[in-house]
Amino acid sequence: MGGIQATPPPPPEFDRPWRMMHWGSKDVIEQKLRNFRPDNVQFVRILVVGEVGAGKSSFINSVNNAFQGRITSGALVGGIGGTSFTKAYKTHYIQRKDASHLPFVFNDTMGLESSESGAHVQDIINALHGFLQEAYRFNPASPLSSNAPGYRSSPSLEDQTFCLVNIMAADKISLMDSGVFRKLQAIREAASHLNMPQVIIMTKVDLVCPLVHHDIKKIYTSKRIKEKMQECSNILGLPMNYIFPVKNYHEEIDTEDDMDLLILKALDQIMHIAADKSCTHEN
Ligand SMILES: Nc1nc2c(ncn2[C@@H]2O[C@H](COP(=O)(O)OP(=O)(O)OP(=O)(O)O)[C@@H](O)[C@H]2O)c(=O)[nH]1
Ligand SMILES: [Mg+2]
Repeated sequence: MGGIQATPPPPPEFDRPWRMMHWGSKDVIEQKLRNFRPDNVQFVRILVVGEVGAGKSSFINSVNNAFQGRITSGALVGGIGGTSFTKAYKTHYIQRKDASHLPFVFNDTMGLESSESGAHVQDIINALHGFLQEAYRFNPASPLSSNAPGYRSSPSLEDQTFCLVNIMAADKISLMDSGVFRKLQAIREAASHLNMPQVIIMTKVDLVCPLVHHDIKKIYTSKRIKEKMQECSNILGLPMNYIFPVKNYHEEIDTEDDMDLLILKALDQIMHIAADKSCTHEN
């Protein structure tokens, strides 16, 4: 009697989604992307960067899975912890059914780390400019110098990055080390200096929200996901409409339309942003 009444915890969900998703429209968005034609280039190049283990390679595979309708592993994925599993700069193409390629490509990079290990910031900046040749092996100790083999001194428009995709794992945002943060900031500043569009893909949403873990369609009603996106926004200083939460394929053996839709929708936004850029990009 007369004890302190605990206030019930606030509900974990908004009454209605704060961002509209037309679940069930995977085919429409897929077709739209398949019909996309960039103006001045054969391929729009998307550079994928982020902390070690954030899900960069998994994201590239997830995009490919969504188009192929099956689980693929073009980009090798590592375990959790340790140093970066991806060691080389590699372009990933997405095949059409006739074996030609879709007009966007992804460049995977070595993960960033707080210490001296991991990709060197200057090498990521080299990649933005298109200075890194295919298969360049990242060297944490020293970035590629302009007179070394493997350095492309006059990159074509197509060699250059059109959009920088920062991958941030939802479960690690609040734990981000200041060293990694400084590296991300330096890359972001270099990209801004080049007037390059930038977005954040927030991965591992299943690890921070049980609602979303059970039903990916709750992604935009989950308060936790919105909070995590706001943290991403604060860290990199990008507005919310440049942040896309996704769950990457990591344990599934078949593709799922709802996961695909979220991934393809993010790609569609990236293509809009990058295509605007391809019209204004200077050689
Ligand atoms: N639960 C969950 N796990 C994920 C997700 N995305 C990636 N993973 C797992 O996270 C681990 C690291 O994924 P990678 O794709 O290798 O990450 P990366 O950023 O390429 O890592 P490095 O190349 O080592 O820098 C793997 O065990 C993946 O299966 C996701 O959305 N949800
Ligand atoms: Mg990787």
